[in-house]
Amino acid sequence: MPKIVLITGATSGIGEACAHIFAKNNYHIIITGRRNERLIALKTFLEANYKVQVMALNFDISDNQQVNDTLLSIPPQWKKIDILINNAGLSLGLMPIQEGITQHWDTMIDTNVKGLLYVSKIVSNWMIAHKTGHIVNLGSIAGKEIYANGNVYCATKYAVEALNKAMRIDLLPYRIKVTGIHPGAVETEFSEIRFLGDKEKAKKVYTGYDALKPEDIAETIWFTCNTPVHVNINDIVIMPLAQASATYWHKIS
Ligand code: NDP
Ligand code: 8X3
Repeated sequence: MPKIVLITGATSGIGEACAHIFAKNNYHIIITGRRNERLIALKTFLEANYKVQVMALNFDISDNQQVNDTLLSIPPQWKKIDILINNAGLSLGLMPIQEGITQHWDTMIDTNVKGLLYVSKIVSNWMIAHKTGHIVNLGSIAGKEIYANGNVYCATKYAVEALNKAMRIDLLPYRIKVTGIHPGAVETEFSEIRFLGDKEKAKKVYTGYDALKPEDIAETIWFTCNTPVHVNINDIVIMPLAQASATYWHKIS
């Protein structure tokens, strides 16, 4: 039986790149996201090109009821998940705390922190039952350093950093691996969403240097999932060469 990976937020960016690399390596894949047409298109592509089985689950990760109803109803053979990639996440807005929009704060916290928890609770129990598993959490350089106006997004990624450590402790007796991946700038739809659809503003974030590509992160995740059984990679910070920290850049022009 091929191994199974569950990737949250596979409709674009890093999650989508992960789906390709795991499918290419014969994993059966569970992909999730809110944009169903993208899920269906990805499922069709992966099944046709890599001859693997793909289950597309269309739900909002920030809604505990939807997470429970969807995940708990998948067929038993799909519950033997070897790898969970907690990737779904977003940033909304980039403004000082006194001007922050509370609805944006709620969405970031509900998605990046609570959504990750809802999925992890269910899947970690399946992993415990099967006595094996690996959870990969997408943190960020924003979970290692605070930058101006990053406030609540940074707080959610500091929370992911804390949960990454907490999961490693709580799941230690069950031999479940837990890895945190903390990228700097990756060129995805991330900035377009952060800037509420302003494509020009988003494009500038990735101009004047070579940003990371989603595939760079997917390859790094693939590497962490292929260490010997006694090895766990706790944490990786991965940056574009032109970005030394959350705030130090070397851009041309
Ligand atoms: P994208 O915007 O390209 O992808 C985000 C994914 O998350 C989409 O598939 C989206 O699916 C999903 N998602 C967002 N909200 C929800 C929700 N409520 N329910 C279900 N799925 C949701 O961004 P990235 O690929 O860049 O981001 C992936 C992860 O990497 C995030 O956690 C992000 O914080 C992190 N990260 C990104 C960096 C970057 O520079 N790009 C750097 C460091 C970390 P849909 O909209 O279909 O629901
Ligand atoms: C996304 C990278 O630097 O915009 O997590 O916060 S950053």
